[in-house]
Amino acid sequence: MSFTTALTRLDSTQSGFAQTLRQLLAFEASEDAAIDQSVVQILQAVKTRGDTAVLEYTQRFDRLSGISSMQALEIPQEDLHAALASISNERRSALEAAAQRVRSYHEVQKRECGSAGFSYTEADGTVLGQKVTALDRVGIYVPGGKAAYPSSVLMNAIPAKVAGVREIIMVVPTPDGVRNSLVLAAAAIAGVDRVFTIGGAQAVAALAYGTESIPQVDKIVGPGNAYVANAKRRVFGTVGIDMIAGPSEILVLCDGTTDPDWVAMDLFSQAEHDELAQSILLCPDAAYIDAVHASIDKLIATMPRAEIIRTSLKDRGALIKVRDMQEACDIANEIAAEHLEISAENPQQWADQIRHAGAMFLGRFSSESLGDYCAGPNHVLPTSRTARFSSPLGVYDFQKRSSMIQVSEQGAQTLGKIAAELAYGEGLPAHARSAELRLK
Ligand code: HSO
Ligand code: ZN
Repeated sequence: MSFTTALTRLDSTQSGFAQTLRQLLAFEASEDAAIDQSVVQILQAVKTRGDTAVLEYTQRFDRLSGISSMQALEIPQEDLHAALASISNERRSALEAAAQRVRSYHEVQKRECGSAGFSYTEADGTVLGQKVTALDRVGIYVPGGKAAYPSSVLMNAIPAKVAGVREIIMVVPTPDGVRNSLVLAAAAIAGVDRVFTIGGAQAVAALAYGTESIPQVDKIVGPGNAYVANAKRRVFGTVGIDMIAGPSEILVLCDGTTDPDWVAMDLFSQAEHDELAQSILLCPDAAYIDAVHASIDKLIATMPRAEIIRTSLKDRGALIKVRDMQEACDIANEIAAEHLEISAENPQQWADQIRHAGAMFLGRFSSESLGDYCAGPNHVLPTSRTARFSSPLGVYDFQKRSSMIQVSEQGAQTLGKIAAELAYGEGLPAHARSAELRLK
């Protein structure tokens, strides 16, 4: 059989497979020295000159020379509601339905993930515990241009809102003054408090340090280009950040019983995001893999974003024949994909074997695209194998914990002796005396 779409075909039994897989997965976020240098400059300028610097960069980078004051860079709430009123009823209902489902999911997450804190009392009356509080103010970065996703506004703002964040500040660049009504409508639905039309490293700096017009936030979330990612890394510590997102990924693990057109389109769905996106199929059935490749050949020409898909599949995609589904699970754990579809007869059986994946989609009706928009769970997920150690964006990212210690008079006797002993051992006598003063 011959296929027209360029795509890496691998077999797990071939020699050097593990090495080839590693190379396929390798993704180095380019460390560009020029970007680095310019970000350092921008951060410094905004830190020292505030609004003036933000305005200058925005005029220059977003070609907003007509704008001469920071006030003009804030979109008032009325405009957000006007944007909501301006979109079609169908779009509005879809956005609202998605928002409602995302909200419900995160409300359950809040309840189930220990948001109430805990405390317990020891025999001598000492009380120990943990208190959970929401962040006061959060900044949401929304990219402009081709990656401006209203769905991402919902996914970032709603868990913050559910967590109890008091104020949500959104920044979104508007090159040449072009505003995206769907993005603004999503901000209205999600309950974003203030929106500024600024972007790039200057927006990250403004949120991290605060300026005369832009309030300083406690954490910055949301994806952005290389300048934004670099700036987020640099302001981490002054503020919290969510993660540095890489290109989208989908891994389909299929037993060979799903319509091959469905699987082909699921692979396209992430490939169409970006030339660097990664779509991989693992399947034990060689004839089925051929059928998926044939579906890809047939369907790719019908896709408006065919060129992006073609490049992504050629450079980073793969169709991989495995020995059996068990081996597919082992390889899936190695890949630790952002999205894992288990398109198989008995998906739970295989899901039980998966330890590393940003989100798992079980069964052939769970297309990844439903998760991107409206299933309910968050679509901000760990990429580039970081699912080995990190989690989807969630309510817990907008909360923090404080330890609570209330020692009883009796407890101070027992603890005081232990603490004093250790404090003398560390050569810290004030610590020791502080504990001893409370001994009877
Ligand atoms: N799949 C993307 C999210 C997204 N998809 C937004 C469509 N719109 C995250 O990997
Ligand atoms: Zn997507």
